[in-house]
Amino acid sequence: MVLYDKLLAGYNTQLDHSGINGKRLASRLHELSKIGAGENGGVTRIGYSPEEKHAKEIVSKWMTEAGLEVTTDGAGNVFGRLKGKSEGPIVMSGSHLDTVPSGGNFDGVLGVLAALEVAEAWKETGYIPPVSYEVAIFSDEEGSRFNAGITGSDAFMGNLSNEVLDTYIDAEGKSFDEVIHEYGSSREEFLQPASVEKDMQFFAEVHIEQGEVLEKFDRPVGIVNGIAGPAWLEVTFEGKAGHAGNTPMGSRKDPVIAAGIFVSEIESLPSKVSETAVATVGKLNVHPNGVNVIAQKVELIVDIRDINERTRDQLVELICQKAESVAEQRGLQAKWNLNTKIKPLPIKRDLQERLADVVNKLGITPTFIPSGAGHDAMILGERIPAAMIFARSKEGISHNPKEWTSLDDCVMAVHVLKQLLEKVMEEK
Ligand code: HGY
Ligand code: MN
Ligand code: MN
Repeated sequence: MVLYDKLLAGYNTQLDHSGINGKRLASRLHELSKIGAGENGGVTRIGYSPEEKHAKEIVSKWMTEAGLEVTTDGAGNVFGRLKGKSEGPIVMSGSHLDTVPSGGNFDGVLGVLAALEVAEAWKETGYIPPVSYEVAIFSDEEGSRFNAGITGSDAFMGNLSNEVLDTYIDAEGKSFDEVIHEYGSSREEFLQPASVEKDMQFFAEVHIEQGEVLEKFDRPVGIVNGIAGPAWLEVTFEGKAGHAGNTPMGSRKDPVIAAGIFVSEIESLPSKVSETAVATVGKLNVHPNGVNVIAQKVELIVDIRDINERTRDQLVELICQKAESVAEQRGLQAKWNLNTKIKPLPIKRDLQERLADVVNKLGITPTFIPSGAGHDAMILGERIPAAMIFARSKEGISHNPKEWTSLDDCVMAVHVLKQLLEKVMEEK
């Protein structure tokens, strides 16, 4: 069964009101699910890839058809502007269309389409927002292209420098300049932060929860009270390459063994700093990766997070010490580099309260949830008031083809976003 039919099966059409249209949302989720679709049902739209660009082009077309004025900045971020009554500071909502390799159909996409659905609803009901409203698509949120950062929104906020871009190399060995040139932009344009031309008062992001709290409490939407900041630590264990058959066990300096000890021993470290800290090794490369070769080196990346910056950084320190002690114990070299370090974002109390108000009025008990996942909202939120709305994830599955959010829950999240934006603009 195609995504569209799956979404509409059992959809509660009572949720279609105030201009919001579940069928339109479902058909757009379905359209985008086809871009970068793989055999196993997952989608792959790596940042700055033709697939990400294609998805942006399709949403840009929908934006234009909805009467929005579409612009793109040097980082490939896309903005659809709905003119408001006055020229005051604008409000914005959006997310990303890129995915992890073989990802799901809702991560990021729901946030972009929810923001667009609000514009469609306002158009249908003849509501003209008090200030201009922009729907945003940020590039390379997953950081899968360069294994670093939340690229598009970092560029939008002017957080990236030449020094950082010089370190960006993608999986095919392409430099940042080659990638951004192929994409149709340049380093100079990329480094022009579009946020400086926008006087913004508020940013909101709808996103799937990617966790199980809402499912546990049987609620369709939740309120994010804090966003954990990821730090990505590249670790390399350098040993001595050799012949798998002729090298006695006792005279080896095998980096695969060292990496194995390291990965198993860091599992116990997060609980030493806090209850919410986590550490994950999801990417590990063996060189030269031959079945009958004792490896020369192993490169891996540890994804380290917490909602509190101090404990997150304590955990980084513990993991670096672990790399050093394992290398010493195994008689080989270890080196490490922190290539990404994003500040956790506490969501302002008054914005959480406004969101709770909206959720209450919709007859839903407010559920406050910290986000372990990073989001574009945390980058904008460092300097612009930002809030996040979670939509329930089935079994908390995400970054996976089985990622699922019901159309009821998607549409409910759109209602919350619409009423929050109206509240923020009207209570200015
Ligand atoms: O990795 C993350 O937390 C997000 O999915 N980019
Ligand atoms: Mn996301
Ligand atoms: Mn993601």
